[in-house]
Amino acid sequence: MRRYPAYDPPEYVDWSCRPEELERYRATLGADPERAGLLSQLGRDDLLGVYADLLRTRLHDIALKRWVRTGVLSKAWLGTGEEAVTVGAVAALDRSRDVVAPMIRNAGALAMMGMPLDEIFRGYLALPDSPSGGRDLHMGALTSGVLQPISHMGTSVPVTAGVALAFRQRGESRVALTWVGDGATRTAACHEGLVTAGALGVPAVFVLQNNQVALGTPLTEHGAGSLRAWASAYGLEGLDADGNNVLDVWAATRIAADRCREGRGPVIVYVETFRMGGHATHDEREARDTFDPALFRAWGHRDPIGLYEAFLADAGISAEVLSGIEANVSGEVDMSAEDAIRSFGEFDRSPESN
Ligand SMILES: Cc1ncc(C[n+]2csc(CCOP(=O)(O)OP(=O)(O)O)c2C)c(N)n1
Ligand SMILES: [Mg+2]
Repeated sequence: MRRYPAYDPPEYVDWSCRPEELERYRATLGADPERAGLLSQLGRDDLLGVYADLLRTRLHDIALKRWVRTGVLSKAWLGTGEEAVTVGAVAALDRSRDVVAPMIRNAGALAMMGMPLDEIFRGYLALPDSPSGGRDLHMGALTSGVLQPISHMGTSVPVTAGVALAFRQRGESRVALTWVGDGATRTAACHEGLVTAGALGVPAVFVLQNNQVALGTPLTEHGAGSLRAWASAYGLEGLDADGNNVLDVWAATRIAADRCREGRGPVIVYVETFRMGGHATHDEREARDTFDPALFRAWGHRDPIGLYEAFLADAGISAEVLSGIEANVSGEVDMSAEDAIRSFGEFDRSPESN
C-alpha cells in the first residue's frame, strides 16, 4: 500500500518484505493441517476482502491522525500494527449472527460488522447523528452485532460471557467474541468473566491481544508468568496465533468459533503483536522511549499489511488488482471523513440548541 511518511511509524515508510518474513508467514499457515485445510477453502474474493478490510482499518487510523494534526481532534487511539488481530478475527465469524465487543485497538471491527464508516467518523466528532448520538466516543450498534464498550478495561469479558450464555439459553447457534488486552487481563472483571465463561461452558471467544504494553507499562512490568498459559489455567480451550498474520488469526478464530457452535465451550485465542504507536496520539514519543528501538525495528519488519501483500503477490495476485482495491478503499475513507466534517459544519452548536 501507499506509505504515509507524515503518519506511518518510521519503520513502515520504506517498507519492503524480507524473504525470511514471507517464508515464516507461509510456514505458519502450513504448520497445522486443520488451519491449512480451512484456509484452502478461502477463495480469491475472500482473500481480497480481507485485504480491503486491513486497508480500511489502517486508513481509518491515518484519517484520525490527520484530524489530530489539523486540530479537529485533540487525540485519537489507533491500532497501527495490530490490524490483523481485528480483521482476522472478525472475518472468521458469521457476521450475520455473531456479536463482537471491540476495544480501542479494534476499531476496524465496527465497519467490518456493517456500521457505516461516515457514522463512525461522526462518532469521533461526537455529533448527534453518530452511533451514540454524540454521548460517547466508545461506539457500538446492537443492530450490527457490535456491543458498545465502556472505558473500564476487562469489563467486556463478563459481558461477552453473559451474551454468550443468552445465546446458549435461547438455543441459538451464535458466538460472542471480545478482545482482551494484556493490560486488561490484570483486572478482576477479566478473571471473573473467564471463570464464569468456563464454568458455564458458553460459546464465547476471547482473543487475548498481547501487544506487549498497557498504556506506558511494558508487559514484563505488569505481571509475571506467560499469558499463553491462561487457557489451561482457566480450563478453557486455547489456541495460539501469530497476531501479525491475518490468515493465521482468521484460521484460529474460525476453529474457535466452530468449537463454540459445537457446544464445546469457550476458547482463548492468544496472539502476540506489537503496538507500533503510543497508547494514543499524545504519547507516541514516550512510547518510543519505553522500548528498545530494536524492538520497533523487529516488529516493523512484520507490518501485517505489508506481509499480507507479499503473501498475495506470491499467490499470484497482481499489483494492479491490489492498487485498484486500495484506490477504492482510500476513496471510501476520505469521503466518509469529509462527510463527517460536513455534518459537523451543519450541526447547530449554539448553547440555545441544547
Ligand atoms: C479498570 C481500568 N483501569 C485503568 C484504565 C486506564 N487504562 C485505559 S487503557 C489502559 C491500558 C490497556 O492496556 P491493554 O489492555 O494492554 O490494551 P492496549 O491499550 O495495549 O490495547 C489503561 C491502564 C481503565 N480504562 N480501566
Ligand atoms: Mg496491551
